[in-house]
Amino acid sequence: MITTIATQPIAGQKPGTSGLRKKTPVFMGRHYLENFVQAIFDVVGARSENGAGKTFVLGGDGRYFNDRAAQVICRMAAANGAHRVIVGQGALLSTPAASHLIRLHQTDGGIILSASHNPGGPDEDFGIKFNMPNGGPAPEGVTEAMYQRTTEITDYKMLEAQDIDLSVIGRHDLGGMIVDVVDPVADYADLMETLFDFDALRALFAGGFRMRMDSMCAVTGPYAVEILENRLGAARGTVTHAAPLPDFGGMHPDPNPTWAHELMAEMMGDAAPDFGAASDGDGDRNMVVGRGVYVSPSDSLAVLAANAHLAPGYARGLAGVARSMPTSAAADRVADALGIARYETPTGWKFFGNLLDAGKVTLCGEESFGTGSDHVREKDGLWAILLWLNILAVRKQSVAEILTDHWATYGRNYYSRHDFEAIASDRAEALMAALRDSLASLPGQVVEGMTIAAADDFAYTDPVDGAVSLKQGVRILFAGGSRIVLRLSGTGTEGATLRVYLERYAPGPDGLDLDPQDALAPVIRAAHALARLAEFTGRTEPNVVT
Ligand code: VG1
Ligand code: CO
Repeated sequence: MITTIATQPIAGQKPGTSGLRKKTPVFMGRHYLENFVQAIFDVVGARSENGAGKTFVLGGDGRYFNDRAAQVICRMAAANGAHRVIVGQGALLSTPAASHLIRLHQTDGGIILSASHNPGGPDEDFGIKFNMPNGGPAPEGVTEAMYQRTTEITDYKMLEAQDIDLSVIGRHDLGGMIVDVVDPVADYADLMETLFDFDALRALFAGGFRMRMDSMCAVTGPYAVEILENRLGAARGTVTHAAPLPDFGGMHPDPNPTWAHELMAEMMGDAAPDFGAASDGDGDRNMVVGRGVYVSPSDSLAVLAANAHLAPGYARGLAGVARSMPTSAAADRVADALGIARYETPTGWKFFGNLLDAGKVTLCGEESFGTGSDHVREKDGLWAILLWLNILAVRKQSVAEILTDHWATYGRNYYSRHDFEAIASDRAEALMAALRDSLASLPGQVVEGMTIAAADDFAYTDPVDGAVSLKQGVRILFAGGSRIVLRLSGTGTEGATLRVYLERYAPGPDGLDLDPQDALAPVIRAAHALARLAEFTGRTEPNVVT
């Protein structure tokens, strides 16, 4: 039986950079999840115009409440008239695997349950995002419509039914709607086999190459074990923290040197393997580490762009490269050398979708450890790790050698991001407002011996559909290529997080092997002075440095 349940709007159900993210108890509150799911169905429709039920993909990163939320969403999909839901076994799907399934089965979209890198658990974070029929995150116009809907909702539809057994692969009936429980890994692993030279990778591991993959108790464990250990023959135990846990085993599945410190310690130690990698909660981001050398995500994108043609899936070359605005310009130098198009988008993967759909770019990346290509419409952690492995297998060099060679060719964009987390929201807003007010007066000023060439608040016009996104972050550009970017995070759930992005270009041949924090010291001091960081936030040091 389908019931219509009376409800009322709940304030603040506004999706951020990557869907709606809140504390888990908030999501578990009365009507909270249901209101938002109904808003999704009201906006995208569970039936098409001719009345036929639609098909959706559903899965999540396995965090606490993932399983319960999946049951609720199945019942609501059935009540709203959907034809079929394709769910990963155990309600698990990595974000890139969900994107792939949407495309593979040409569904009408998908719902992904994740708060990505935010910790999981009863008192931590939960999240939900909708992906479009192209497999990519809903664009701003759609998420805004969903938000609008949450402000006026008066009821939602629910099928009264028992839970379905999502632990068993196969077809189930839910009030007339089909629920197909599928292997979350197999199709994704098959896709990877079409892009990379698995024979060469098997030979690499058979030849004694050793790697460590830290899945941080989040969703990539089963994917990494199947691909790296089962299909490619990496030693058993190559993947650590491989079982997805509801609280991620207390880990903070953000693949950066701060949170993946276990991996970093191993890679910087005497017994370091050849290659190390980590991924985030929902599997769309990656950190890559060589023996004794950390690869900054901006450099990773540039190295992948310069070498992608070495993997079979990209042998024909790249159409173009896109990076988010705060990401360093290292990839631009590669694009220019290759004579291919390059694009600069606001933060968040949703801005890459149109460029990928239009065939304007093949690779995309963000400084926040996200890289991906046109094989799906999300960033993809394991994909990036496999592309690195494919490049290592062909070039037969170490990660350190490849980086050194890259900088010698293109120069080095020293880069770092300093995060100031859990600042009082009003102080963070005040800091940004003061900075925005000062923009017009900045050009020509000399700070730390560097002349400010330009300053603006980044605005983006989508080259495909013309959509305009304003206020995407303050940029301060210095003569000579150094740069400071400041923006507030759109994924946090506690106070505000101020992200300060710092960049300095060294053309070489000298000065390519400095410690990034040393190389950036004047830029860092300039950022603190220009944003009056201590005055507004009371902080003089960031709490996460990547
Ligand atoms: C952060 C990153 C951004 C990324 C987003 C979602 O957003 O900076 O580059 O796309 O997380 O990633 P923000 O607004 O907090 O800076 V995911 O994988 O962790 O959902
Ligand atoms: Co993620």
